[in-house]
Parts: sequence; structure tokens; C-alpha cells
Amino acid sequence: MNTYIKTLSTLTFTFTLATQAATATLPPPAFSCCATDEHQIGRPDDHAPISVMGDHTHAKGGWMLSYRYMQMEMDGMRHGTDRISSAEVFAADGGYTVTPEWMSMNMHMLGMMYAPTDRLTLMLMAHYIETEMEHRIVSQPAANMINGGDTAFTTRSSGLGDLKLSALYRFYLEDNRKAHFGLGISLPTGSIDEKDRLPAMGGATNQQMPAPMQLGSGTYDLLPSLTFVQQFEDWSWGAQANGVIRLEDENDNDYRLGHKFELLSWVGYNLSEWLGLNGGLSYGYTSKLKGEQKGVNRMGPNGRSVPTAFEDNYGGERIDVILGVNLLKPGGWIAGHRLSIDLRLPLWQDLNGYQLEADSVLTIGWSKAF
Ligand SMILES: [Cu+2]
Repeated sequence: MNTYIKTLSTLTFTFTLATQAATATLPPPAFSCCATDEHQIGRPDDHAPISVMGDHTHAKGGWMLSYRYMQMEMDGMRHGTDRISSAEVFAADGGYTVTPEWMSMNMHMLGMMYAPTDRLTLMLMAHYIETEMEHRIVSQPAANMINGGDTAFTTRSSGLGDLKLSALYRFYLEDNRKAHFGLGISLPTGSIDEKDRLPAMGGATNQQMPAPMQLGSGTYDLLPSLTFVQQFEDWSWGAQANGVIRLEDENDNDYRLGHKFELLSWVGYNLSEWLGLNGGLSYGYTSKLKGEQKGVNRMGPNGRSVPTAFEDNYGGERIDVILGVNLLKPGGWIAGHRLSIDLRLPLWQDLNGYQLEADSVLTIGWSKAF
């Protein structure tokens, strides 16, 4: 968490410096917006905070390449809206033998956009994922029995995630207002057979890991979205609803992840033609996992194995605040290159059962439109 506090203070510091620099050395924003009352591109706030997907469309013949790096940190367990200790997890639901204590997920995302017409933009996104989870075992005797005496263990997985193909259709454009809907499909290219050394009677063995450590959903998923944006002279705002609907009842390992729904809104403000700040709020809902995960051990010396083996310990609701910066090189050398960063910090979360809580999601991205 300390890294993120540092990142946040660096971000704030950069904001302050940039604001001073922008107001001290640059002319006021040079946008002559709305002379033609048209949606403008080529300004910092024509993209939403970088963690928002499918936020913009392109004009006919337009291409865009992007790379995003996302880092999510989850530190400590939660039951409903309350933070809880490992001891409380061990005592819950008749007794868990193991509890997660910390997890990180890093994701590299490579994206491509192409607009065959002014109204239609196609999007392709590939993911490479790295996960790490730290666990604790209920007691020394249990650790002797199942993990060679060690009360802590860490699991890892990495590899390609699910491939996403989407189409964005701009159905509305009037004055400075624009709206598009998106429909995508997520292909189950990510592995759901990731294994690592896990505790077992007689000592740790190589076993199937629970869903949070898997790289894909294992199901074909539908990705609908609806986005609205309105621009003013030096600022804009937008809102988006998006979802993930699992199209199959179970994957090859007998379970499916929860459906997802997110509602978010953001405001972008341009300090200059190359620098924009943004901020927003996101509400996210995820339903419970369905089914018993094949190959995942559900029993342990203390009764149950680990919360992630049980479908009741999945899903919930979360509200995040989003803080970000968009940098855009307007002209000359490397014109059109965009660098963005945003940090999502949960303000509130209500999780089903016993789960790791989310603490921060940092996204850094580069993109270039052609
Ligand atoms: Cu784009």
C-alpha cells in the first residue's frame, strides 16, 4: 500500500507542478470549441481516464495502437463491508485451514482500434497477466500436516489472458454531444488450468489453483457498453455503463465466473492543449461464482480448505474514485502520442462471504492514433 501512497503523492505533486507550469508558461487553452459545435478530437480530454475501455470512437480510416499496464493490489481480507483478520477467517464458516492475505495482479494490455466508417470502430485487445497470492495456514500443527511445517506460502501464475473483440457504434452526434454503444466478445484464450504447489495432507503438491489465480474466464463472454460524452471549451464529461455477461453455464472446470456490471462517470479538464486532468467515480457489481471448481480442494484439517474454493466467497459491490492525467503531444515531432495514468482507489466495498479486498488499481498507458 505504501507504494501507492507514494504514487498518489507523486501524482498530486506532478498535478501541482504541471498546473503551475501550465498557467505560468503557456497561453490559455487554444481550443476554439464549438464554432462548428462539433465533437473535437486531438485534445487531452477526448479520452476518458485510461482505465476506462471503449470510451471513444475514431473517424473513418482512423487507426490506434495502445499499450496499457495495470497493477492491482489487494491487501487483507474483508467480510461484507468490514475488514477482518486472518484469525476471523480461520473461525468462519465452520473453519478455514488457509486464508489469502495479499494478492497482486499485473496485466499488460495491447490494443488496436480501426474505424471502417465514421460510425463504426472495431477494437481488439490482448492481455498478458501475472498474479501472485500470499497465504497463511491456521496453525503450526496444521502447517506440519499439510505444508512441511511452513505456515506461509505463495502461489503464482502468468500467461496470456482472454482475447477481446469489440465493435463500437456511434449512434448519436449532435453539437458537442456524442454517444456510442459497444458490443464485444471475450474469447476464452486464457488458461483456467494454472497449477502451483499447494498444501495437502502429507505435504504440498502441485494442484489446480482457485479462480482468482486463473488467467481466463474459460467461457465466451459478451461485453456490452453504452457511452455518452459532452465537450465544452476546456473541459468535458462522460458516462459509461458496461458489463460482462457469461454466455455459458460452466467452463471446462465446471464453474463460471460472476457476471459484471459497471456504471462510471468522469470529468476531464484541460489545463493546456497537451495536459489534461481527470477524475471520476465508478460503481461496480459482480455476481457470485457458480459451480464447484474442478480439481480445487475444498477440505482441510480445520474443516474447509480456503475461502477461494467456495462460490459464496465471490462477487460483491465496490465504489472507486478515479484520479488521472492525460498527456497529449499536439504537433511536431511525435505528434499524437498520448501518455496517460490513472489510479483507482476504493471508497467503499461490500463483498460476499470472505474475500481479499481491493486496495488500489493503477493503470499507465500509451497510445497513438494514425
Ligand atoms: Cu482509440
